[in-house]
Amino acid sequence: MVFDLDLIKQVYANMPARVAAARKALGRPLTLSEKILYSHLWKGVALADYARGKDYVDFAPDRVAMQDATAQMALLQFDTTGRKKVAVPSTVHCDHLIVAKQEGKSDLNKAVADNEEVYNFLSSISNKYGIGFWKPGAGIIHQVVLENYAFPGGMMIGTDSHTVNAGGLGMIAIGVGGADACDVMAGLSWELLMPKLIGIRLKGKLNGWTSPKDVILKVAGMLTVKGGTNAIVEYFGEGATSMSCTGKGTICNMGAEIGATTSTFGYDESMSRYLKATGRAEVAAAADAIKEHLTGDPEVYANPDKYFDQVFEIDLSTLEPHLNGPFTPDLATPISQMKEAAAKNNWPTKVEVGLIGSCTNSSYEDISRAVSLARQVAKKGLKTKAEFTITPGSEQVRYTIERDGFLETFSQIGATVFANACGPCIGMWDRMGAEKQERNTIVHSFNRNFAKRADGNPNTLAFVASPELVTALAIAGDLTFNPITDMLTNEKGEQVKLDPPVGDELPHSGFAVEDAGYQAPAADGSKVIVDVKPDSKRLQLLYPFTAWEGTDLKDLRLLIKAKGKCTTDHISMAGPWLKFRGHLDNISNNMLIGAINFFNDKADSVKNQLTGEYGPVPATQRAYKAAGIGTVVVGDENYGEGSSREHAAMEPRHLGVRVVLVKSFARIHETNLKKQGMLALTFANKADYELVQEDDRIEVVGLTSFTPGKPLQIVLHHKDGSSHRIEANHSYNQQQIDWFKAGGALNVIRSQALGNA
Ligand code: MIC
Ligand code: SF4
Repeated sequence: MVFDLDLIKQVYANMPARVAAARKALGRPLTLSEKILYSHLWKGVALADYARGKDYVDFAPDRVAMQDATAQMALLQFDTTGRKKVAVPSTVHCDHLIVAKQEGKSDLNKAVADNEEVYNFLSSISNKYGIGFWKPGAGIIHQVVLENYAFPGGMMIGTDSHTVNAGGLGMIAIGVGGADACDVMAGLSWELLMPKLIGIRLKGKLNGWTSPKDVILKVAGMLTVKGGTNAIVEYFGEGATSMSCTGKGTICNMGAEIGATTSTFGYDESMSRYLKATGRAEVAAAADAIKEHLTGDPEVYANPDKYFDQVFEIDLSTLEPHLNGPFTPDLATPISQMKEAAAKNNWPTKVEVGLIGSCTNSSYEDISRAVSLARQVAKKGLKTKAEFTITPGSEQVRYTIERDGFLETFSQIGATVFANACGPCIGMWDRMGAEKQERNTIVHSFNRNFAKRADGNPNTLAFVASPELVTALAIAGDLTFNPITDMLTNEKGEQVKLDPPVGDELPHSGFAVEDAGYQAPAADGSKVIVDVKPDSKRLQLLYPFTAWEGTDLKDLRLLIKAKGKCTTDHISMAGPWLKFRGHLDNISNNMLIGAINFFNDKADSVKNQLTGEYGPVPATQRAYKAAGIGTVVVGDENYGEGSSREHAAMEPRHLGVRVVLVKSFARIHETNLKKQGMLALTFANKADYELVQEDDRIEVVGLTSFTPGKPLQIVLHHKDGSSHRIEANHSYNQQQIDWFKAGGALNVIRSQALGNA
């Protein structure tokens, strides 16, 4: 079945004229990113050349995807807009709430029982508003989107930062908070800061042990977790076209880890093959008919320096397999240097568990390459030293790899196959013994490795690698094993070497699946009742946030000055907290519990300025709220890095934090804060971070003349009577200032909906 073919044909029918108009407006050849962006302008045909990194532009995305952990809040917001049906094709995917413990089937059954209320809510609200619903077990959002919905040249948004995965099929796919998704579903435009463009030329060809994952691990090492902020990364060159479509998906997927707005590749044969293999020959034919518009202009790729803001080159022929980590995805170590790095940093070298799969690296090709190593275990008389797990990305992949005997081979090396869901990648891993908090090493092919992310243990060191390297390291049980040069001792005491992995890009006998897990919405959803029980612990209807009081903010207190890395996992932890994603008050009890307090180096321990006592962050904030006192959160660089979860913005909003003042923000989080009516500010002078003291009373000056481009003033009144007046920058445009004034974007949409009624 091809979903929304008419929509795709419409996009393609418009594209040639829109690309031509953009070429004229810009007066030069175009990158692929520009072709897609300019053919999705809200206003239609391009008339202007928007300044990259400066102008906010309104777009009209073709579709929206949501996963269950973020869809709850997105749809609770949509439910308040007064719309009858979503304005663009949208889907919900149940993948984040399934705990990996024993194995796929029983874990899935347990999740279905435990999350019944939430699944019923999502299924009925999807039915009501015309949203496609993918049941628990169907697979992880990004794989399901790649297999069914992504199309070259399209533009989509999704309430998950790894929505960018669809760039593997030549899309501009962008992760957003639920409030952004809500706008688009409500038929409004979607605003984005015109991204800068990073071009990466891939030279040569992958070979041996190196895989597409190593490209992005290398890029993460080069650009760091901030390097892609407000930029689209466009890959091109012979190395790009010689790689599989799912391999491209892996590279785009992990582009979220460098903060990139998204990543993409031009349409090529590999994409056509993938579309055909996934039952979408019609889409491939339609794309073929306009293929020159689905890739960058030849002049651009011939002279990239002229057209991109930054250009890099990676030679795939000499690229080494990498291991990135621990605790941050940009700490890249080529495998040949791991012995040294591990010794120097005192990383435990015994690998306890190897985990493959997740929304990235769970393609047929990935699994077939990993299985080629698993087969060598018996053949070479080896024994797998570490535990080994697989999370297939979709039921279609799982069914097909079972049919082709891969799961059988994995089970021979003692592997556990978890449900087709996020599982260990998002802390939904009931790992035996994790509560003992022992220092240990795991390797996985997922994309994130922040502290506590996988098993909740702050002392688990997680390293990210390709599925084939993870498999090899699990067999060896040793982080420093370099399969290119090192031998293993088998059960008979002989020295053996692993052959490099080999695999199939696509299944020879095609993909197969019995029940993909899709539920189409009712043709007329108007009678569907969406049930949210008033005493529910997991779902809570939203109330409108209050509007700005119309004055400068005075007498605010410092809630926390966060030190160092403060990702969305630190601000609103996942794992056990995922169950409260539909209940704002309950999930607020995790607010900032992972952030490190600058003044005592502790997590979840801040000074309550009303009592002088130290206590947990959420409880302290609730005390300020009860006293009617607003607060400020101060943070370091790239604050809010990681997830798209808007809970990280809604919780502080709900509990009465007024300002988040940091050295720099991650893109999605900054937008989420603005959407919820918060003040997201940055230190004009980063060193002023040092001036903020624990007992400060804080003032924000300039709000009555809050204007785009004009900094605000912050006055820090210190306990000793002295004070500092510092400047705070902001990136609010007029519309975003209106959100702030109204108390949040939703208040603005709601008043428009009521006005229209
Ligand atoms: C993640 O990978 O961190 C998640 C869980 O998929 C998140 C979404 C979420 O927090 O629900 C993301 O990346 O946006
Ligand atoms: Fe799920 Fe992990 Fe992918 Fe996020 S990164 S969508 S948690 S598998």
